[in-house]
Amino acid sequence: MPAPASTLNPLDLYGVRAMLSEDEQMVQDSVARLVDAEVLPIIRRCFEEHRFPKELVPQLAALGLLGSSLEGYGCAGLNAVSYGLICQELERGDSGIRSFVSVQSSLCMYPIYAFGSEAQKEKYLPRMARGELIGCFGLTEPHGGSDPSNMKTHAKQVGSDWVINGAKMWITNGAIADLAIVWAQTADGIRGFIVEKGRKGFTAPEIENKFSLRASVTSALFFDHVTVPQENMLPAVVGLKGPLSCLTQARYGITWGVIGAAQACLAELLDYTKTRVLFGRPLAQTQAVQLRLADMARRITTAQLLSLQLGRLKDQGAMTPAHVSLAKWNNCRMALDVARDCRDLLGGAGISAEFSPIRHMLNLESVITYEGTETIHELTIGRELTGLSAF
Ligand code: TGC
Ligand code: FAD
Repeated sequence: MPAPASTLNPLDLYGVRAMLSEDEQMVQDSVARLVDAEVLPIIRRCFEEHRFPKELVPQLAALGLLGSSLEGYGCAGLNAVSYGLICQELERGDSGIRSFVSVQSSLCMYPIYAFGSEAQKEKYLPRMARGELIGCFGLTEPHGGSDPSNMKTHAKQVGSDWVINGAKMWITNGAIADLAIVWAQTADGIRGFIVEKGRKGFTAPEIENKFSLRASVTSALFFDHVTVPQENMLPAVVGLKGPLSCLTQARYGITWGVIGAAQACLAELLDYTKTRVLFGRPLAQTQAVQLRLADMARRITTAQLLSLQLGRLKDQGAMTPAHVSLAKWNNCRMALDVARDCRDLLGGAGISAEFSPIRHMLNLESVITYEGTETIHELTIGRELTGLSAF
């Protein structure tokens, strides 16, 4: 018996799109067009070649996607929901492209904007918004990223300069960055420094042979008596809350981004299961398969509603780090599970680069690890519920 025609969008069952303002819809549409025209045609090859498509940076900049939430300094001043939609559409293309924008916007431009001097803002932000300067963010160290309070990189004041020694690991954009926001232990506590490329003693070798985020640059950073002038220190923050508040901005964007990756996987799978005929019927008309498709759609819908509410809270100034932890944990887990299940339902074809789920799945293994592992976010919620820190 034929089923009644559905009026629901399988990628937006609760009509999140209709809850967006006209401006937010326009932002989403313009990024979607960029991804369709410029990212999707090349991304598979970039992933295979282990290459970040740096040629896209001017186009990302021209659309106002770099530092999009910041006001002034050549930035677009968009609201939080718009930033989320930007991340969602970019990650529908590839987590590596969204990573680039997250790092540039939330981890490099944001700390200069929030903690920098007026001279630093004027010097760096307009050029970063135009994509003329690329940034990276050095917090994680080789001995353990989950506990950044155990920071060994240190900066010592010598006259009017600072001398930095230490190492950072797993740094997105490192080898292509013109400047690094580097967090280092000082006599007063943890402080941020702007370290420009080319400083004597500063090297940023790329980490080769990754199985994940292959269309993104990941590097180590080494500091061997690197001297930076006083004017390169971020004056307005001391302590771990500096880098952690940057992470809150970036984690927020990730909660939206991973929805895009999951939607891309489900869209491809829905097409595939309609035409793949096994045991005399399309896979899509098989009960056990429908259960799995329904479960994916349920999980994507839940994640969408979580991120939309998070964005509205952020725009009202009511979002807390614990809100972000819950959504980062839930949405990354959702996307990774959806990508893996899509990979499985594609059968052997699921391991081919012809289909995107395996690429998204491999990328999401990084996304569930970086910006606080799943365990770190679970423990953050545990602490919120009990008032007791189990870190
Ligand atoms: P604690 O020592 O209690 O707190 C230190 C100070 O920071 C404040 N704070 C926050 N502020 C803003 N946002 C947050 N999320 C904050 N969390 C804490 C806190 O209020 C305190 O302030 P004050 O004034 O009292 O000094 O630290 P904690 O116990 O809260 O933190 C422990 C823990 C484990 C949650 C934290 O260390 C943590 O989040 N660890 C995970 C580290 C991490 O996520 N690293 C990510 C590195 S960057 C990255 O992965 C980029 S990938 C980019 C890409 O490619 O997209
Ligand atoms: P560890 O901290 O050593 O953790 C290992 C395991 O132990 C994890 O499973 C963790 O969940 C678990 N664990 C830790 N503590 C506990 C506990 N208390 N109880 C139970 N289990 C626990 N960092 C930057 O600073 N800048 C970047 O741009 C950046 N980009 C990245 C890009 C990629 C592709 C990747 C993979 C990482 C990137 N990172 C970056 C680093 C990332 O933030 C760290 O990998 C992450 O924070 C985890 O740190 P770690 O890898 O040292 O793992």
